[in-house]
Amino acid sequence: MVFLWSTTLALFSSLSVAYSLRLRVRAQMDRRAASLPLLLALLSSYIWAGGGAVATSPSPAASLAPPATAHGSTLDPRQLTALQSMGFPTATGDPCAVPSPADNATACDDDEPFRHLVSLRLANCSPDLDLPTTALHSLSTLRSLAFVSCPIHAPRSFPDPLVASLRSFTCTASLRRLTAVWLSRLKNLTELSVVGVPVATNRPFVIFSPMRHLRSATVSATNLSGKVPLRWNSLDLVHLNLSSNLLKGSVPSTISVLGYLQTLDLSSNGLTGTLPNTIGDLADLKNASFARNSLSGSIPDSMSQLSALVHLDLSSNQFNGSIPRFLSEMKSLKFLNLDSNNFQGVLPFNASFLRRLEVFKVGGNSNLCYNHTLLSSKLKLGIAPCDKYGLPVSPPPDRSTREDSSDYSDNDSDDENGEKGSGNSGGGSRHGPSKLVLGVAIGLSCFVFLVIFLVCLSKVCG
Ligand SMILES: *[C@@H]1O[C@H](CO)[C@@H](O)[C@H](O)[C@H]1NC(C)=O
Ligand SMILES: *[C@@H]1O[C@H](CO)[C@@H](O)[C@H](O)[C@H]1NC(C)=O
Ligand SMILES: *[C@@H]1O[C@H](CO)[C@@H](O)[C@H](O)[C@H]1NC(C)=O
Ligand SMILES: *[C@@H]1O[C@H](CO)[C@@H](O)[C@H](O)[C@H]1NC(C)=O
Ligand SMILES: *[C@@H]1O[C@H](CO)[C@@H](O)[C@H](O)[C@H]1NC(C)=O
Ligand SMILES: *[C@@H]1O[C@H](CO)[C@@H](O)[C@H](O)[C@H]1NC(C)=O
Ligand SMILES: *[C@@H]1O[C@H](CO)[C@@H](O)[C@H](O)[C@H]1NC(C)=O
Ligand SMILES: *[C@@H]1O[C@H](CO)[C@@H](O)[C@H](O)[C@H]1NC(C)=O
Ligand SMILES: CC(=O)N[C@H]1CO[C@H](CO)[C@@H](O)[C@@H]1O
Repeated sequence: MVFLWSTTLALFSSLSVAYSLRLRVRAQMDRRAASLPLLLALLSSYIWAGGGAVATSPSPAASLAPPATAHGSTLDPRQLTALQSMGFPTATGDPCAVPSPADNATACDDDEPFRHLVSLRLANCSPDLDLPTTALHSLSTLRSLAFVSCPIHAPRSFPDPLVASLRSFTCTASLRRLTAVWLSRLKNLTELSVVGVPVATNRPFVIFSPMRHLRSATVSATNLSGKVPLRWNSLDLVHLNLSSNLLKGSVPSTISVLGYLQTLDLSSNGLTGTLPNTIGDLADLKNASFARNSLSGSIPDSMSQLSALVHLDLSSNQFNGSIPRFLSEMKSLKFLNLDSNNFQGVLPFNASFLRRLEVFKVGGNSNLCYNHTLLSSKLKLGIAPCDKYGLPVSPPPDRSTREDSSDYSDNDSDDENGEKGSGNSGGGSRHGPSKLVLGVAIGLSCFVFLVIFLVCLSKVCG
């Protein structure tokens, strides 16, 4: 009789183990199944991007160009010659007639009898392409000039008439090496973008000071060293992006003279010190990133005046003090990253504010905690719950909470793509139940084996 009992129990326990294993396998299969469409999407986007890259290189676009008929006027022969001397393929047609919806390799004015280039973009050019001075001279009608993936030698300087004419200059992974003085000659620019080219200087001020009409300035991933300029002559600046450089020193309080600033990206530099209180004067600021520096101190109170702010990234610094409640009263805020700092105290946000945000990150602040009566642990905030004194609960549970959430975000690519912070709760519960079932199954089987063992023992002893 007892034997019958124990076999039934053993059978039951192995069934439950099998069931829980099946659940786990299914969860993995689900993951794989989910990753298959993702893989396909990635593959197709890769192919699509490849096609795009081919289409944007000047050669095919120009060679596909039908002969100019609509306008009756073609490109100034001097400019045509200049393009040819720069290796720009023009053999099969008029560069002005290229209908370039996506690519814009060239754009021309409507002058008679000859049209002139106003915009030129050289992409993926051959490394031994030469830019003859005479050719550049005859291109002095250009208002916009862009080099994209053209690792050629920069011309010694642009001819004066071209400098006077240029309003927009873009250099992305091109021209090998530039100097501050070389760039500073382009005085009339309203738009400057230099990305992924070393710019030799330790005084960024030199680049910008002669440019009085700048509205957008990006000098990013250029190994720019020195300090953020103290003085600005381009007071109309709307976008300033000096990210991914080697800038040192502090964020100067004089930054507030740039009263029209909407974008300020100083991320990935070596900035130190505190954020100036004058930051609150930048009334139009929408997008501010100070991420990945060594900034410290607290978030200035004046920031509460930044009512247009959409995107605030203070991650990976040493900011400390408590997180101000006013952040949750900023009506436009959609992206808030406070990750990896030294913030302390109780997180002053409620669930309805966190739901409103598209991205919220606050992990990696070991002295910060959340009030578990206001916020669910399912939010996976990456910080510990508070004890009744408003301090993070004692170390052991704290560590397990941290590990849990960092596991999740590290291995979930959705989160990297900027998925909603609170959307995590859905993901959390996705593999929550199967873990629970597994736990119960294991517990149950252990209990059953214990019973069998005890029964056997009692039989043997008896
Ligand atoms: C092409 O030019 C149009 C109008 O000037 C502009 O809106 C568009 O962004 C440009 N496209 C590219 C890829 O530069
Ligand atoms: C800037 O453009 C104006 C005309 O808009 C021209 O008179 C002036 O010479 C240019 N400045 C430089 C430095 O080339
Ligand atoms: C900046 O400097 C680093 C280290 O010297 C180098 O690896 C990197 O390629 C440089 N970046 C640019 C854009 O030249
Ligand atoms: C700044 O420039 C970098 C490099 O082009 C870019 O990745 C980043 O998105 C820019 N920042 C802003 C705020 O646009
Ligand atoms: C803000 O800048 C980041 C890059 O730093 C960019 O990804 C984001 O789209 C920008 N947001 C707005 C609202 O401009
Ligand atoms: C925050 O950091 C600043 C600068 O490092 C320091 O002077 C201050 O004492 C810190 N405050 C707190 C509350 O830790
Ligand atoms: C959440 O916080 C915001 C801002 O502090 C506040 O306006 C709102 O009333 C709060 N909502 C709830 C449900 O407490
Ligand atoms: C958490 O919130 C509850 C309800 O608002 C409040 O009574 C309690 O004091 C808070 N706890 C901490 C540590 O702030
Ligand atoms: C829990 C878990 O799956 N962690 C993995 C997250 O991803 C890293 C790198 O891909 C792995 O090393 C971890 O084991």
